[in-house]
Amino acid sequence: MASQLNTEKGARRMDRPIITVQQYILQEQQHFPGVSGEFSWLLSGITLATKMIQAKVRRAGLTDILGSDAQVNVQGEIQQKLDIYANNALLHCLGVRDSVGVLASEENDEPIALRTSGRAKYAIVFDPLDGSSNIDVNVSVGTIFSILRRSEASMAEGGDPLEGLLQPGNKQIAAGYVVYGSSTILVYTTGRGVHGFTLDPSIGAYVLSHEHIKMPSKGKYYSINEAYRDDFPAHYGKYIDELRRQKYASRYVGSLVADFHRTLLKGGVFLYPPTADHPNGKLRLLYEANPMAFIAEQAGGAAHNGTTRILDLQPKSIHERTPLVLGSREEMARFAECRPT
Ligand code: AHM
Ligand code: MG
Repeated sequence: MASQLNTEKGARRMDRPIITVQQYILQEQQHFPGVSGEFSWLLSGITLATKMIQAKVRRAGLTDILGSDAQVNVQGEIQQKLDIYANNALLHCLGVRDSVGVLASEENDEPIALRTSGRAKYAIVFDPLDGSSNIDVNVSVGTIFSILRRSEASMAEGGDPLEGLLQPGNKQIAAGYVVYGSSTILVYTTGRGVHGFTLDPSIGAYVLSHEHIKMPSKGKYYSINEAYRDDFPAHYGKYIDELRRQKYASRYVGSLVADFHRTLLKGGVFLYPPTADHPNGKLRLLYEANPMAFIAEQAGGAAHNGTTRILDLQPKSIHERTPLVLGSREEMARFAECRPT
């Protein structure tokens, strides 16, 4: 009987029509008058680049792509060969899209102005390979992106193409990430919920697997690099003690994409506080904190820098860092109670 039920369930699953991310975006576009296909074309640049990146990641031990490249990026971090490959893949796949005017990457000191035409409405900021220190040891890494609408002034004849790029996260028109983990999954939001698409390697397409993701209102895990605990401002220690008293368990991968993805699906809280080495936090506002904060809020969670909602922070520079605390509604409420007033 049980096996008959299983077979029926399996058959139903197979009967379900697959919906690719491209189809889903085309459907969603109907809710954004005037975007006429350009947004799906832009997103297809991201899906193509991330498929190229995942293909390299999957074969990493077999080709000469592991290890560092002996170059140092603008953050003073050693670039891995895969960092460079991932960056080039995104720059190439997005750079040929007419609707993209500006690209800014963790791996490039300065934003790249591509074109000024009025059709080049979008700027995209991204971390091409987040958690790259984990590559050599086969731990999940990922890509994070945020899509912004460019200002009218930046698209005007003779205007500064980079004008208006430093927008608060509440102006993002879309954001997402891809985790190259036990499977490859793309998660994104355009402000109409959060949706996940798993790459089906047999057809080479991202297929809808997690529609309308909602973060549980409370989880079981806290996620923080506790080795730096002595450096954290006192209220972070107090908060962790409180979570431990409540018998929370700890999970920390050291790749934001992986730690965030678990927090999104299972609930709980992720923290990267200020430390002695990184007094303003380690994570970057524009292409790490903002996209994750947008997704967290859309899924019913929250994101904070310790004093302000992440999405309300006005960035001052492209590679600016911020402390980051994000997670489920209940854990974020407890954190607010621990914060000094
Ligand atoms: P990266 O973008 O250079 O890979 O660095 C960011 C990573 C995040 O993915 C992760 O949350 C954090 O650094 C881990 O830092 P630490 O090793 O200090 O815990
Ligand atoms: Mg990163």
